[in-house]
Parts: sequence; C-alpha cells; structure tokens
Amino acid sequence: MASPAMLSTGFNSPSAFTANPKVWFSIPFLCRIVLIPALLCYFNIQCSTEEVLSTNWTETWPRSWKERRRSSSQGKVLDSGSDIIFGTVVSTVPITVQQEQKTKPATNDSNFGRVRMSVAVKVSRFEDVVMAPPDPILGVSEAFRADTSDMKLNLGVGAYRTEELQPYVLNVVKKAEYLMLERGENKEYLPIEGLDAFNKATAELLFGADNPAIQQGRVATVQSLSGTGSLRLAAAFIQRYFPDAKVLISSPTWGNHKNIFNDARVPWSEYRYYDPRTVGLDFEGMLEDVKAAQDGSFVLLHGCAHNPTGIDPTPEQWSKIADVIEEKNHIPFFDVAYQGFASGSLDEDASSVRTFVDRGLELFVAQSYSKNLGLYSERIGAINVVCSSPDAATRVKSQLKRIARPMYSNPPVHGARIVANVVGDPSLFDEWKQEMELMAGRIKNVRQRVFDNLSDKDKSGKDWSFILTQIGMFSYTGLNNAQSNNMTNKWHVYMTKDGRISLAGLSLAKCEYLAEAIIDSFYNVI
Ligand code: KET
Repeated sequence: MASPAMLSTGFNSPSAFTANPKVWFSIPFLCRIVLIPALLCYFNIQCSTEEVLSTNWTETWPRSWKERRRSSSQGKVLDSGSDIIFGTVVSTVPITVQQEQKTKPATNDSNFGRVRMSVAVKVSRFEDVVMAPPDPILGVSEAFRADTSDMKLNLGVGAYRTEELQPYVLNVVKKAEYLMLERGENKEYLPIEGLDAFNKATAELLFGADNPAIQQGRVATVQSLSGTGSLRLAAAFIQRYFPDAKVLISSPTWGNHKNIFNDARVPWSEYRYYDPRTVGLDFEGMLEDVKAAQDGSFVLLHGCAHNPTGIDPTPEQWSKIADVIEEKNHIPFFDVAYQGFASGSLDEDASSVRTFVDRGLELFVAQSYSKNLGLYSERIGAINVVCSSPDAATRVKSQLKRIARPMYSNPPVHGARIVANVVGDPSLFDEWKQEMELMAGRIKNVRQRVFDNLSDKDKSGKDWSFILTQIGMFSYTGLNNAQSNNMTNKWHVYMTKDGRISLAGLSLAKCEYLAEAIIDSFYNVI
C-alpha cells in the first residue's frame, strides 16, 4: 500500500518503474542492463522505506553515527525486518543522500569518498529498553516448561496438582459453571465494584455473615483482579490517602508484595518474622519491630498459611500482635490468599482477621480465590476495608471505584459468578468444603511423606520435623540459593531460590526422589 509520504515523492508503490512500464522501456537498453545494476552495486544501497520517509529522522535518532554503523554491522538492521523495495530505493536516493550528509559527521573513515548508503538501518525506538529479569516465581514455570527431562518437577508456583500431577478443576466449579449456562447469563459489563452477589458472599465468607461489621454496613467490598489486583488497588488507595504512611512487611514475604508497593510508590520496611535458628516465628523480634515503627503505619499480615515460611502465629500470639497494633494506632492489612487451605476449615483460617475485627479496628483485607477454588486464571478476589462507620465505608468504596476505573474499568464476571454460585448454594457450599479438605489433606499427606523420607535417608540425625509444623501449600526448606540451584540444575526440581517448595505440586510417588535431591543439595552444596 502506498503511504502518504510515498505519494508525496510522486511515486505510487512499489515503484515508478514497476508501476509504469513505459518509463522503464524509455531508458536505453544498455543503460537498463548495465548501468543501473552497476550503479546499484556501487552505491551498495540498502534502504528502509520507513527510515527514509521519516520526516523527523535526525531529531528522532538519539544514537551517534558510530553506534549506527556498529549496530548495522552487528546485523541488527536487517534482522529488524526492513523491506528493500527496488523501485523505492532508486526513487528516494536524493532524499537519503541529504539525510546522510546532515547526520554524518566529518570522518577519516577508510570508506571516505565512497558513498555508502547504509540507510536500511531500522533501529528500534526500544534500543534502550533492557531485558527484565524473569519473575522469581512465575519465571520458574517458564524454565520448567523448557526442561525436557522426564524427572522434572515443578514445585515453584503455588498451584494445586492432583496425585497424577495434573491441574485440578474442582467439581463444584464445574457445577457452578453448568448453572451459569443453564441460566443463560449475559456478558454485560459489571459495575466498577463488581458483582453484588459476589461481594456479599466474599465478605460473609471472610468475616462471618453475622459479623456486626457486616450487619452495620461498615465494610467496603470491591471485587478486584484476584489477590494481586486487590492488594494493588489498596496500595493505590494508601498512596493517595496516607501519603506519609509506611507499610511494614514480614521478612521474608511473598515475592510480589514488595513489587506491588514499589509500583504504587508506597514506602515499606520489613519486620522480623522468621527465625532460622529455631526455624520458627521470631515473635519477640516481630513485636519489637512493629512497636518501633512510626504510629499509624500499615502492617501487612498473612491471614493464614504464611508464604513462604508456612509459619503462622498462634491465636494467643495474634491477640498480642493486635494489642501492639492497637496501641500504636497502626492499620492492619491482611492478605488472605489461602482461606481454607491452611487448616481445611474456612472459619478457622479466617480467625486471625476476625480477632482484629472483633476489637473494632479499621483494617484492610485482600482476598483471593486462586487457591481455595482453584480459580487461578479467573482472577477473582476482593479488597475489603472495614471502617468504623457505614458512612466512612461508603466513601472509601467510592474512592476504590475511582481508582479502579482508569486502571481496568470493571472486573471480569465469570469467576465472580462461580464464587457467588458456590457460596450462595448450600449444597455446593458443603461440597466445596469437602473438596477443600481433600486438597488440604493431600498436601498434608505429601508433607508427612517428605518428612518420613528425609528422616529415613538422612543418617546425620538432623531434625527435619520443622517440615511438619509448617502449614499450607509450601515448605520452607532452609536450602540457600546455591542449594536451590543444585535442586534445579542437577535434579530438575524447579523451586524458588529462597528454598521454598510447593508441596501442592508434588505427588506421594515423587517424595522419595525429592528427599534424595534435598539431602544431596543440603550436604554437598555450600
Ligand atoms: N498473596 C499471597 C500471600 C500469595 O501467595 C499469592 C500468590 C497472592 C497473594 C496472589 O495470588 P492471586 O493469584 O493474584 O490471587 N502466590 C502464588 C502465585 C504467585 O506468585 O502469583 C505463589 O506464591 O506461588
């Protein structure tokens, strides 16, 4: 197709010659056969139509002449897919010569005197964009896919697999989807805050339907893009309404927490959480750090099944944490990504959050249905803000909607309907609880088997019982970066570099192999 710029040079695409044979045949025979090819060889012309036709060429070119030449000789130019159109080349020679002369500095290059028009250089505007590192968690799955070994195991991402190591779609999810088909639901936009039935169901599941905060209308619930999107929405809210506040994050924590607050430009610092000496909770350290933080900070807490350590505070410890938070006028911010997955009971796993709500504290809770309903790719979750008055809740909700609108406008409906159908239907709800217990039970069995195999095989007498005290999907093995690399490079066991393995991605049959890999990495790699 002829571009407007091409037309302005007086030629239609692809060239004046091919478009008008008369012009071609009007050139004397000798000239056609000998002179034109000779001229072309001499000029060694490579031409990128786009470059040539760019009106702001010199301005838009940030690189020096030398760099251009270098990148041209490195083959970037032709790789970038420039089209060399015979007729256009000839027709645009005068333009390119002018452009070259403008941009080329005086040179004593050995080619000087020979007009070398390497104007096919189509250097991307993205030359300065550097390669991003792979994501520490999702990048592991990419590496796993590329491995051709039969032995490979993906224990990186926290995603539930069956004993056959296949992804699992819950029966209740299939039934809920069937209901949706039967009802012939439409695909209209949802309101910015999401599906009403979902928002009601999700808040009730978290706080308990009879919770006074819900009864009094003090909870602002907004459906969002799973746990991550909900955290991000809240982070944007904090950035706008609490510009001087810091978020305290446990050390260690889920790899994406820091990214989320960094991206929202919310400053954060860490509080002690994990004690490698006891392979348990550094409770005193945690309290000290939360106390030492400036008043009115946000304290990010994992509602249950702390990721990556699998170590949760006891109910008594939760109470003491709440005391300090209250004393310091901090704002608790719960991330609940594993409700039902830690203990197998939805209520038990929500008890930390409920302890804080019962005290009348204002707080944030981000929820996710990726794990407990296996809706990883549906991106279904919510941000809940418990306020001290219904009026505050209404205003907070209006601002969350205001933030969501330019970000993603409104959330997807499919996952929201699944959750609403499952939670809203007593028989599906019961079936879900059974399925969740099954999933949590399978992980517990795998955990036990890994411990048994490690204890059997490790003759050094090392105590591996910490694996049994950890809960949830993961085990924090204590393997360091180099040892984790050995697990992957030698044993084809894919895991995050902080030593975390997802037991949800392991089968009973593979536990022995995993134990051998752990023992080899632990004792033979420093
Ligand atoms: N919070 C925590 C603590 C968490 O582990 C995850 C996911 C999320 C939130 C967000 O999940 P979402 O799918 O956005 O609802 N963790 C697993 C997956 C991931 O990293 O994205 C993981 O740690 O493997």
